[in-house]
Order: sequence, then C-alpha cells, then structure tokens
Amino acid sequence: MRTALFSFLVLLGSCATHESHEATLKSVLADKFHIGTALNSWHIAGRDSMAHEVITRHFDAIVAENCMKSMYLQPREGEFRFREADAFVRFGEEHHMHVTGHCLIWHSQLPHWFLTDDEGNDVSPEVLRQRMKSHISTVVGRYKGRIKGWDVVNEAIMEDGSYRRSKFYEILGEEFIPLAFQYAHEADPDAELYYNDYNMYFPGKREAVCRLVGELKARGLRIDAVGMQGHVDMRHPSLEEFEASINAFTDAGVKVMITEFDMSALPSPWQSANLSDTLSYEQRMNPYTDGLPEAVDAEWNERMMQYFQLFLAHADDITRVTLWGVTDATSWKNDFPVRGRTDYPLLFDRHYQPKAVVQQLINTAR
Ligand code: 9MR
Repeated sequence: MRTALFSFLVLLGSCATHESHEATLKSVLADKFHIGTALNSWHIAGRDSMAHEVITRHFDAIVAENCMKSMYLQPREGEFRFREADAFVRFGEEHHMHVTGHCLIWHSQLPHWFLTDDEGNDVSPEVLRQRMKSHISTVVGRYKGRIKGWDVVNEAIMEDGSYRRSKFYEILGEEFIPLAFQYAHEADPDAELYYNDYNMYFPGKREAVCRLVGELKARGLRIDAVGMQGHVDMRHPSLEEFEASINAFTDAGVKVMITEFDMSALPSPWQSANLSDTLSYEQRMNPYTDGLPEAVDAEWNERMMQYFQLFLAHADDITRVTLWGVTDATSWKNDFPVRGRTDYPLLFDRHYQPKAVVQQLINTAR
C-alpha cells in the first residue's frame, strides 16, 4: 500500500513537473488568440540566442519592429531592399508562426522621395497614387501567401477623430486609406488587412475608426481587423475605456487585434508638473534605474494581468495579442517619450526571465 501510494505521488510529481515545464504562453493560449512579439534586427539575424529561446518557446506570432517600414524597404524610388524582411518572413515560416506585415502606409519612417518631386515639391495626387500602388504591390506581392495579414494604414486618425494632417492626407484627402486597402487586396487577395492605431480609447478616435471601417465595408473593400496598439502605462487608459473600444470595433463588424502591447512602469511626462530644476526633473522621470521596487513591480504585474483578463474575456473577438518587443532591455519605451530611461514594459525582464504575470497568465488560461 505504501509502495503504491509512493508510486502515485512520484507519478503525480512528475506530471506536475512535466506540465509546468511544457506550459508556455502559446500552448495555454492556443485556443484563445495568437500571442505575438515584435522582432528587432538582432532577433531576426539570430544574434540574440536567449531572446531566440524566449521567442520560439512562448510566442506563435511575430511582427517586424522596423524592417518592413517603407524607409527600409524602398529607401530610393524603385530600389527595394528585402534582405532583412526576407529573413524575418523565413523565421516565421521555420517556426510555424502567424506573420504580420507592418506597415504599408505610415507618415513616419517614410523615405523623403515618396512624397516629393525632383525639385522637392509635393507630388501630384496622381503621382502619389502611383507610388503607393507600386510600393504596396511590390511588397505585398513579394510575400503573397506567406504573410497572414498586413497593417495597411498606420496612425491616420487623431484623438479627436479628425484625420491626421499627413502629406498622404494633404495630397490625396481621405481617399488615401481606401486606395491603400484596394492596392493591398489586389496584390494578395488572401491576406488579411488591418487598420492600426494607438490611443484608441479616446472616444473621438474610436468613433472615427468605426466610421472608417463602415466606409471601407460599404465600398466592398476588405478589412479584417482593427489593430489597437495598446502602449499603456500604469494609469491610462482605464480598463473600461480600453474595453469600450474593443466593443465598438467588434460592433463595427471586424475582429480586434492588440498589436503593440506594452505597459510603461514610469511616470508620464505629459501628466507631471514641470520642474524648473532639470536634475530633479530627470530623477523624477527616471526613478528606477537600479531595478523596480517590489511594490511597483507587484502593481505592474497586477495591472498587466488585469489587461490579459480583459483580453481573455473578449477572446471570441480578439484574434491576436502582440507584445511590442521581447525583453525590457530592448524596448522602445526606454527612449520614449523621454530618452535614456530604464523602463519595464514587457513580459520578460532584462535577464530574459518571465515576470510574475507570465506564470499567473499560464495558470489562468490553463
Ligand atoms: O519600436 C519602433 C522603434 O524602434 C522605432 O524607432 C520607432 C520609429 O517611429 O517605431 C517604433 O515602432 C512604432 C510602430 O512601428 C508603430 N506604432 C508605434 C511604435 C512605437 O513608436
């Protein structure tokens, strides 16, 4: 009897060990949504083996943090450079991942030639349409059948719901968005197409994006999902504000993707009183250079978990949750909106270790 009991306990122990060893974010979330991360140049080139382990173990979706932006893909008109983007797509294929293309039309990281003629003046609407078409068809066409979906237009709408006064808008008006979706669909009819933006919790922006979805659909254009970037901090937005936008986009008839999630642990300069003394301002803005105090770490993990609980509650409508980076060490948040800070926005710390929320999420999802 004692032997039988002993064997049973050993078996139970080995099952538990086995299970906790095997359980990863992507395994427990497999029937909920894709769980993704953004790859930087080092990840793509295989120069960060510890990050490679985290990426392939926990994530089943990838997006390129920079290398598919127009300034890298087409630095001069007609001169395409695909080396890194090719390697990125191959990485996804080798690891059977859901690959997202980011991004086709964006006012930022856009090469100067795109909008100007030889004299440096704005191009005509006709020329801009041709350039957009050529860029989109070449890029989307190259990866036809290999990229699951594209962020077709990025960040075109402001918080108050007005259109961003980008050159695309100034030259072509609102029309540049449907055109981009049309060109992308023509180049790969099977690819999913997304509109992607940040600060989606502002009511004006939320409503304008819903209207945009409705207009694209009314014209018979394909749009599969709205990408809510989700660069949040410890205070903003509230879960309720974020959820209101998930609901609104779902009601507008598209899926939702959380496309660039991270949560800054640092004070926001937008919400702080101006300090006249530069040194105390810098210290106040960058308070955790030697590590996150336990209480702040606990608060961060708790709020991150609440966000994931929200995503899980909407798993029928959310098809992917992507973190904007792998570890805190290489997150863009260390340099934005203040340069040279030490931030803690991602699921894995500077030593590639999972934060508490990762195990909690695994337990909850399981
Ligand atoms: O993380 C990206 C960073 O490395 C680049 O320097 C920056 C340039 O604007 O773009 C960052 O990624 C952005 C993404 O492409 C679109 N949404 C906002 C992201 C953070 O700026």
